[in-house]
Amino acid sequence: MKFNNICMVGLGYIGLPTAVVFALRGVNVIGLDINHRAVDNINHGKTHIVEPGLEDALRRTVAAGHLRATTLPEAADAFLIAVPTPLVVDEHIRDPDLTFVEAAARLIAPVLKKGDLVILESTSPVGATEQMAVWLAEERPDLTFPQTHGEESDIRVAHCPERILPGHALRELVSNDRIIGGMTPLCASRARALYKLAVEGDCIETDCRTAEMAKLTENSFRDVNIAFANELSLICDRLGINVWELIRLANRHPRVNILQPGPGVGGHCIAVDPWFIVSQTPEEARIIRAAREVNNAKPEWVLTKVHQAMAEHAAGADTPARIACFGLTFKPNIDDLRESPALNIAARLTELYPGQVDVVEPFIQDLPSGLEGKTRILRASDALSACDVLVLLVDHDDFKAMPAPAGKRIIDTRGVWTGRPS
Ligand code: SAJ
Repeated sequence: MKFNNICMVGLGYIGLPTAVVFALRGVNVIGLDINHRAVDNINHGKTHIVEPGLEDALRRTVAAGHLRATTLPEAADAFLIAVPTPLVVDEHIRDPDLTFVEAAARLIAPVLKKGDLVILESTSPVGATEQMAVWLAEERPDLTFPQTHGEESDIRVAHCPERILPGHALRELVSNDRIIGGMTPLCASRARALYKLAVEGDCIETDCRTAEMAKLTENSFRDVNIAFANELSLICDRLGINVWELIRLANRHPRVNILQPGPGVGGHCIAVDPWFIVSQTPEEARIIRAAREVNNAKPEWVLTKVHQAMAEHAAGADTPARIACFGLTFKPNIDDLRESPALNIAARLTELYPGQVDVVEPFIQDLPSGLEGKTRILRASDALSACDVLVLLVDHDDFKAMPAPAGKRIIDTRGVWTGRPS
């Protein structure tokens, strides 16, 4: 059966590039979002998110009539849901919040018709796709769903987690392999047929619970491995060993591939998704929880290193030291500040040392609201002459291209200046 048109529900960091990629292949895409301004912008070919190449591609697909956005649900042959699945955080518990998935399911339910396919793309705890199907069924008792009618159901339901790297969305959406988790084998093969319209990577069919767990596993794998590198950085600091050299040497072993330490783990995925596993299986997920704790503790450790440097400076100087934070974004060469440990460290420093902190961030023109009025953005050369304590937080190429600053106290969380081979 052909897909005459598809509906992308949620036009954010994942949904908008996905909508564009399908539309670029000539599929008729309706983008559905509750944000009127975003919808308006998209219909004028303007993006509200920063992603290389996206605005240009969006403009072309809108002009060609293959993509249009709306705030009201319309009939389509397939619905792809990419809405946030945040964590509810209190002192002891971090649980996934499926409110947005539920709202999206109830929003599209009235326009569903026999033969439609509904795919959950949002990163989700195990069981979320089945739960989504229950919400759909509650709204549409006139239709049948896989949980009650298996392969005979009117509506097909699947989970297909997104796995793109922000900054490379358009390329990775097409080239990455996709895991297609159907509630039944027919659900999976129908979903596979849809993704094959745009995806050049392999589309591998499985069940929806395995697909949900696969996505959580990928990000937890990375988190655990970053935690290992971060733990090594603490151990090496205590033992007087250069951790960057150590990792370079250990990685010469053919079966060792240690990741890089940093000031902590940022972004909306790797610092969040492992908690979905811990929340469902707290007794068993011991390493995954420990990794989260190690990575979450890293910014505090960086702050103690800055305090030490400030105290050492104060012991030998008449004037208070100035601090320069190099980088605010959550990873290099992008302008994305989401859950950035660098931003968090810079903000804490401006509170602890008011009036003494400058920031160098080549990817940001205006200070984010938390830093407004508390610091200023300087060029690297000005910060180098104005500041005594340099805190390297992001490994932007611009910083890597600089010679290692001399005669300053340096806290280099990324090994950009102090980790180079001698
Ligand atoms: N980081 C380190 N050391 C490293 C690698 C990363 O400290 O050696 C830090 C980064 O600086 C950053 C954080 O980890 O703060 C996360 O960055 P990332 O580049 O590892 O990943 P994200 O969050 O941009 O995207 C991840 C990707 N998942 C994996 O690589 C397994 C991406 O493929 C997923 O689609 C995305 O999460 C997502 O949406 O879940």
